[in-house]
Amino acid sequence: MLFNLSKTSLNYTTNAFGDGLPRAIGHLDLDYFFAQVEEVENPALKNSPTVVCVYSGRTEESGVVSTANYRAREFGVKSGIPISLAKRRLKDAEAVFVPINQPKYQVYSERIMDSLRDEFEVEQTGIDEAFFDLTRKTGGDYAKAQELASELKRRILLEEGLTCSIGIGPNKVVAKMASDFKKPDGLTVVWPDQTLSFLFPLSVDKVPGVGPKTSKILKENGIESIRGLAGYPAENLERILGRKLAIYLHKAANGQDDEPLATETGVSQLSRIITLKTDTADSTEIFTQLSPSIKDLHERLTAKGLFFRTVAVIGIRPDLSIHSRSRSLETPTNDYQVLSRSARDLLATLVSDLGGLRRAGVRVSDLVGVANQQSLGEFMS
Ligand code: DCP
Ligand code: CA
Ligand code: CA
Repeated sequence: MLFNLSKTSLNYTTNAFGDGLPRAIGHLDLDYFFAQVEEVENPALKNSPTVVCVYSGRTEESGVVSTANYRAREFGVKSGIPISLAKRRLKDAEAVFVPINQPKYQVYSERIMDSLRDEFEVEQTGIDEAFFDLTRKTGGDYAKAQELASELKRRILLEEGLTCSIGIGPNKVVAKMASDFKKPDGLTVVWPDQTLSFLFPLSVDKVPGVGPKTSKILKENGIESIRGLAGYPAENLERILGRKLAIYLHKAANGQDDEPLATETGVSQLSRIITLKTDTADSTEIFTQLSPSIKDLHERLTAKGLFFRTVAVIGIRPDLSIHSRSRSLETPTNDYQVLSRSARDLLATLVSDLGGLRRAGVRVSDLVGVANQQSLGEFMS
């Protein structure tokens, strides 16, 4: 026997804190992300099939589709297909084609990920997706986890105008498959004791890491569903896929995955970004508009018992290019005046270097916990 699977431990894999709680892991994925941001900035697009395009520039139509809204997907338009093919499929549909604008999507992504990090331990796995750990906040209570996830979805919709899909499960693999289960605007909670009944009917293609190549091999061996994969003799699986992949897939199909979240060692930074009322190069005016966010940031910091050593301001110009200026202090502090004055001075420098801004933000980093006396002491000495 290759794997020593302890089936009894399946439902209550305890978490990394060793406090015996069943883990509750969330996976969040923003829906048709780039196209949805385009809709937020131009709501008329919601009524049309909308395609975000990566033009290669060779001819007017050469390039590929980055993503498309769900209306366009009804016509078979999806990430990766040639723009020319998308145009043919949408010939009679009065579709809109917009060029990709990565810096713009990045700003939305950073705001959402930062606010997620304010609340949870987070492993960001892409521009529009992240794992987050609900275990501590819920004590492993999945009903509570479901509530927190609903709240999170509501907040992202309210603050950013974006829908997302969230999955919750006992580990990363199950959480990821759960977020993919219902899209767009989905929330799928897989209670630990439902893990196998959730997984078994799904196609092996749904297991993260199973691409076209692995899928083909599995199917050639008669393995179509996760149930089939879970029951396939481990020795045979290793022979057809190699040891590493076989072990991973066998465990995943049985709902097992001990991978911890690769979190950024606790909270490493906090930030706030605002859109200015009008584009302006008046740094006093920008500072005035940013001040409530600086207060808010300081409250967050204090609530978490954190000291900062580095302050930065972020400026986004009308052409959406992103710039920043930062200053590091000799010793960490949580002093509001230091934060506020540093932000004011840095803004003045940034604006005199760059001119007018569309958005402005403030960030504190090199954070040190008060509870973490040792590292605070290190800084102080
Ligand atoms: N993306 C891209 N090219 C690809 C795949 C993705 O440019 N081949 C970009 C555009 C997407 C973003 O990455 O908006 C996130 O990718 P997802 O795979 O999460 O796809 P979407 O968010 O677009 O759609 P879904 O609603 O299915 O998550
Ligand atoms: Ca997505
Ligand atoms: Ca994604």
